[in-house]
Amino acid sequence: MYRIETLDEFIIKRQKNFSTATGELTGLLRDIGLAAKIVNREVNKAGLINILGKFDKENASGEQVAKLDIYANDKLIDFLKTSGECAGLASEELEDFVPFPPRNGKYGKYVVLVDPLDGSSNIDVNVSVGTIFGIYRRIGKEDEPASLDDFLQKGTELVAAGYVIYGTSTILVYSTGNGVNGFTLDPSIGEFCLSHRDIKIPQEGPYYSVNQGYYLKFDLEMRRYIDYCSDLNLRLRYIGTMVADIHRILFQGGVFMYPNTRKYPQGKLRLLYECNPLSYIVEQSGGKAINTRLERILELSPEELHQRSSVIMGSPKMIDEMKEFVLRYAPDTVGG
Ligand code: P6P
Repeated sequence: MYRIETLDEFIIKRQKNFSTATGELTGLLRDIGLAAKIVNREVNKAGLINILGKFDKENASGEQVAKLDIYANDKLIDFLKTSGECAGLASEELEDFVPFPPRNGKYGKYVVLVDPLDGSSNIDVNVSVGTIFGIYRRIGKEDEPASLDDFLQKGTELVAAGYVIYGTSTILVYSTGNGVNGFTLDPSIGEFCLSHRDIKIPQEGPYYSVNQGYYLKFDLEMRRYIDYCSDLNLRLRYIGTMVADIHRILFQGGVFMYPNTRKYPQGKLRLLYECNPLSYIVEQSGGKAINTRLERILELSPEELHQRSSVIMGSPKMIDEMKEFVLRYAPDTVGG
């Protein structure tokens, strides 16, 4: 008889394996899991109550905000503000980061960056959406409040990252730097249960994921690589929710691309709370994540919270092939 292992049990068991672990990160991961359960409850019934639709306001990236975005953002703040382990939160939905007050005179050791509801444009049509999170140990003094420098850290400094996908089932996938594990929410007991142990991305796969509608706006080398994927009869799958497109590739192999375009010369996706956490997960599962200049995403130096980046991530063999196209058609590429 298989005994389920809940997320909480797994996190605590893993903490015991690391003598340096003091429990703060454990508590933080559990708080994120709790917030995800609350968000899941609302995502699953959004159609039944008046929480669908959009506010007539824009977020820090100039995108119209769906009501559920704000709900998810507020829930994450509520849970993390009282966790005692988190000194502040930065979010796609907020222009600036939110510093949290100290507890018992001490500020938390960590800061969290989130995209509270990735793919929110899909909410009203019942297509999968997600939550993305990244956790850094603060570089500021523990007796001082969080500062912007605590958030503007390279992806290589992440101590944990992950995502929740609200789809046909709700799955939380995370890593603390020792592999990737997935937990499926069992609504009958309200617990995330270990369902995907030690996820390893396939070396290559049958999918490529890109918004083909922008094909003519991509640089030549990206168009040539997309042509190559099509010539290989790879299957195009693109949902418009990065979490869902990456989730497929993590399990079945493939490559996800959001190259730079004339509208987004630096790329559309945000480095700190979309590209970095998902690149961390992809690399921890054995994959690769670079930008169209062939630079490793996790090594990019952030200059501001909502900084954008082009991104290509997925199966290692396919990323290496894509690099060959860039070097052949764009020889002056930085990371080549
Ligand atoms: P486009 C969702 O808004 C998002 O930030 C990612 O989740 C997704 O991959 C991308 O934007 C979709 O953008 O331009 O293809 O609609």
